[in-house]
Amino acid sequence: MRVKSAEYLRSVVRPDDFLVDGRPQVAFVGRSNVGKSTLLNRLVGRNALARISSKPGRTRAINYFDINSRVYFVDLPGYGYAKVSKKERRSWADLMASYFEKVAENAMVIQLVDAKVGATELDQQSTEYLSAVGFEPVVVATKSDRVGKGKRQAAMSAIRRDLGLPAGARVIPFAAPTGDGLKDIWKSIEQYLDSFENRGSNQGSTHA
Ligand SMILES: Nc1nc2c(ncn2[C@@H]2O[C@H](COP(=O)(O)OP(=O)(O)OP(=O)(O)O)[C@@H](O)[C@H]2O)c(=O)[nH]1
Ligand SMILES: [Mg+2]
Repeated sequence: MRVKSAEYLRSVVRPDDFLVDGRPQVAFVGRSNVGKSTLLNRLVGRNALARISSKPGRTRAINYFDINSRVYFVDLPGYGYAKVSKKERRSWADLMASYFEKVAENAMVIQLVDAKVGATELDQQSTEYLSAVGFEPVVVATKSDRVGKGKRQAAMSAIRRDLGLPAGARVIPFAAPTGDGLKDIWKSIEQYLDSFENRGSNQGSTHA
């Protein structure tokens, strides 16, 4: 998909403000500082669309972006940031639960895991949670430029194993500095969009 327009829409902290209008969404999930905003920016070829920070925990709200008036990219607030109070953590969990409940089958989830750190316990819990609410995430291993080429394959396998992904599932390595992995990530987004957009017509054809 060629990105012709990418536009920041809104920043949301309450479920009442969620954007649910039948358009498909691609949600970026992952630990704070894992590289969600960076990946989003690289996918659309805009360096500063989603804010990037060296200070983890900066993205506290759900940020919506309109891509080509065809799909929303959704930058979700990261988890696992240590300097967060219990209360904040709970409100984060509530917000996430509401998001996934409301968006339901209108979203695909891209779960980001740090290639060098590997899948943490919170990452595992996150995959489990997503699966429990009906999402099978596409997993992207970020910062793969920090893992030596010879060790990359093993790092991907370890993430697949630790997240308990099915044997055939792919973990896509991504490196922001070179753009490695972008093509494959776009491919899975396109696949989702195609199946999403063909849903209605397929359903209709069974009645024809
Ligand atoms: N070397 C390397 N650095 C990266 C890569 N992706 C992100 N970073 C860096 O990691 C830091 C965090 O990136 P962000 O995109 O802000 O992470 P985030 O997941 O959006 O973080 P929060 O919004 O705090 O949840 C920044 O300093 C990025 O430049 C990558 O592929 N390679
Ligand atoms: Mg961010």
